[in-house]
Amino acid sequence: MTVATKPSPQTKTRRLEQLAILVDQALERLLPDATAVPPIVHEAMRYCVLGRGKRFRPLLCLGAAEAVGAQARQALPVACALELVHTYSLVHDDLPAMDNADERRGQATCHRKFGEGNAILVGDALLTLAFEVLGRNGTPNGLEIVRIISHACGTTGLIGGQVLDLQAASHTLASAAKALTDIAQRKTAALIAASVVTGALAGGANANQVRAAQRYGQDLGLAFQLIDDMHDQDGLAAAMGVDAARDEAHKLISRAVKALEPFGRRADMLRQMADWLESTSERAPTR
Ligand code: GRG
Repeated sequence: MTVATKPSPQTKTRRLEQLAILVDQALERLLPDATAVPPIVHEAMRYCVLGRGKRFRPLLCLGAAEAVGAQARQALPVACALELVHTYSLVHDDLPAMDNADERRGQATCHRKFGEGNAILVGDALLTLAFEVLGRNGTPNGLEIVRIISHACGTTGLIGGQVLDLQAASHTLASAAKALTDIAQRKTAALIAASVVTGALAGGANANQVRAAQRYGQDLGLAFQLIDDMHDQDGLAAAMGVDAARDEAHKLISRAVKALEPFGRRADMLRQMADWLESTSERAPTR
């Protein structure tokens, strides 16, 4: 008789690491060769995407496909497209006209290494490639996936969030938490929620499963930004106070995990992603 044993925490972590490697390998294959003409843009695209990213959004996408009973691999092209979109947003967010950042993913930002003009074009090229990848594959619900990712990138999502962020300097502290929550919903939670929903759709989700995926992704996405701000001691953490931000992140993560109940054990990878996020909040500064 074989006795079913629960996978150990180490086995589960190893699986996430292996899936992140699978994503890296797929990205490596789909990015144009660094020597292809014009080489500078291709070298820069590879430099930005293949840098030290956590692959949080691709892993959520693969986990959501698994939650609805598909093989995680079935969502791999969608997972890669999401990472390309995310990397585009980082490259543009770092530009002198936005955050004017010097470092990203432990290395010089794209514009510092390749020049501002090239960095603008790299962002454009990554976003365009993402949609080429989505158009290439025979994933179930392909058109709906394109619609959802486009919506998350647009003025209700990333771009709208960035526009509000550019205006945010004028907010008083009292209104800051509300305004910053709106920005976080758009800049961060929209793409994270889209990662979960499109992963579920790539796995053939039904309407109830899509709704549950959306609830999980939205709450997890907002918690992600709260915790990021706790680490940087700015944004929502500065406006609400670190302790209130930690409590709020904890509540959001608990509610996100509750939304996974209809999926049963098949959503364990998504539960593990939520646990991982919660554990990062414990390492943030206390005040
Ligand atoms: C669309 C013009 C335009 C600009 C982009 C949405 C946006 C505007 C930029 C996103 C940049 C940003 C700092 C968003 C907040 C979310 C966040 C903390 C991103 C960092 O994501 P991680 O921690 O990064 O997953 P890695 O490098 O691990 O992928």
